[in-house]
Amino acid sequence: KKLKEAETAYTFDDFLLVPQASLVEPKDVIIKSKVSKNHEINVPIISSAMDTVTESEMAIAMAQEGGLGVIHRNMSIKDQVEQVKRVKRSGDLTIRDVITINPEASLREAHEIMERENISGLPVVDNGNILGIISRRDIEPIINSEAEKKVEEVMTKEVVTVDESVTPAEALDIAYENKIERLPVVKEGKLVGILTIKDILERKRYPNASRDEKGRFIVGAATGPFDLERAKALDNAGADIIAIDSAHAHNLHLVKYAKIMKKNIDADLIVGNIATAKAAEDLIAQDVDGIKVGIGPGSMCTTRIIAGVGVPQLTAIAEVADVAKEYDIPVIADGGIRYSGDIAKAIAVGADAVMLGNLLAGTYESPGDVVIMNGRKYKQYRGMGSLGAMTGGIGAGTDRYFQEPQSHMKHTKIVPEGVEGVVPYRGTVSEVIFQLVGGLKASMGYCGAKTIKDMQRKAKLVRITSSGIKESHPHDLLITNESPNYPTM
Ligand code: RVP
Repeated sequence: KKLKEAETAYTFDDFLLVPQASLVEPKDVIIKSKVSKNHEINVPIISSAMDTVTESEMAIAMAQEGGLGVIHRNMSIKDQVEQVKRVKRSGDLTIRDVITINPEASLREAHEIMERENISGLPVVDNGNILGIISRRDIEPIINSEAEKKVEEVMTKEVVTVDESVTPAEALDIAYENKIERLPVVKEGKLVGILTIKDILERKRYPNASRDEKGRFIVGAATGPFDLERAKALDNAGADIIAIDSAHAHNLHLVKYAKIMKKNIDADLIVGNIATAKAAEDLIAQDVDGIKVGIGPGSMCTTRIIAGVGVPQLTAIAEVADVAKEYDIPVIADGGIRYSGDIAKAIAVGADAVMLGNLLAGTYESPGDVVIMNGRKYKQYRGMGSLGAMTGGIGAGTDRYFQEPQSHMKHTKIVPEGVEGVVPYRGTVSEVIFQLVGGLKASMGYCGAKTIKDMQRKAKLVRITSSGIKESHPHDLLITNESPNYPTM
């Protein structure tokens, strides 16, 4: 009876999107989408909270491209907080921890600071008030003869400052008019930071970037199901999104605790992973800001084999999205995405964004070095439930799988649900995202969908057979020139 009642569940390869009459050109498609209640990003792609995928470098690159990175948690709270801060700092137009000097200080001291910190100018500040600015150019000609002279005797006294509310364009104009490279930023007369032309121009390179209301990059960070201390610390550090990271977020202890987490942080709370409509309902009842779907689809995941548990990903996404749509809660499809076409299918059945491990683990910006095997380049990629991740770092993988959280555990006491391996080196995040976005936009053109919401509403799918899958891939030829969006490993 149980078997007769069982439903069939499907994944990406079981369906194709049907081409439809369309007036939409891929170049006009808008793929802006919500990843949580309060955060919308321009590219609906998120990098996985895994120790071979997302640290600050990846999160910065993802935000620059218009996506989002979720910093993994296989490190101390202190280290993870530092990673979050690094992302927030790097996207901030105003450098906030400005190194300043006192007017009474000597030129020698000023020079030493400039050398040590590798900077070419220091605001001269007394009691928060900016009195002048001193640069290498002022000091270097006289450093040997007049090292003990006071900074205030040599500094430039007429300083052009800008108010905190200045826009990048205004700042640029002011800097050009006055022929200066750096502008001290003041708030109610006190120095709060410094703006440099270099940073303003740099910003123009990333018009799509994911930014908060202050112009800094948006960043996510993972916490354990019951790790409130970590969640609070990440929240204080400025994380915009905190993701409770678990292999089974329909564990009812976790569900209950999610509410406590939510009450204690300002950031949006995303919870996952789940794979059923009931789980979605139970989580939404706890007032979460986003839901992550995926039990077992991950490329390095063995949960479906070791525990025999999971739901093929396309069905899981559709089931969860159907519930979440009623409450307007964003759904992230996490795991199993191999090609841009899979992203399009995930969105077609209701996902608002996708999370990628494998496809981003091979980029320059993921943690770890490139390894060369048989003349080809690879990067390491491992499951957070693999032996390596559960015994390495702080062993954070263990509570993800409801096992004892100790990094010194003997391997024999761990039941892994993931494997360790390598993936082909794929160049920079920017190159990978360009291909994925291009594929998604092409798909939306075929389906006649101008926006993500359109795609969710309009897309039609056909069920295909294994012969259909065979026909879909290149066949009956030897590939001589690999495409960047169709690696053959
Ligand atoms: P993929 O993109 O298919 O490589 O899947 C990445 C996802 O797999 C992650 O975002 C996470 O949800 C899941 N994961 C991470 N570790 C493990 C594991 O060890 N089983 N699974």
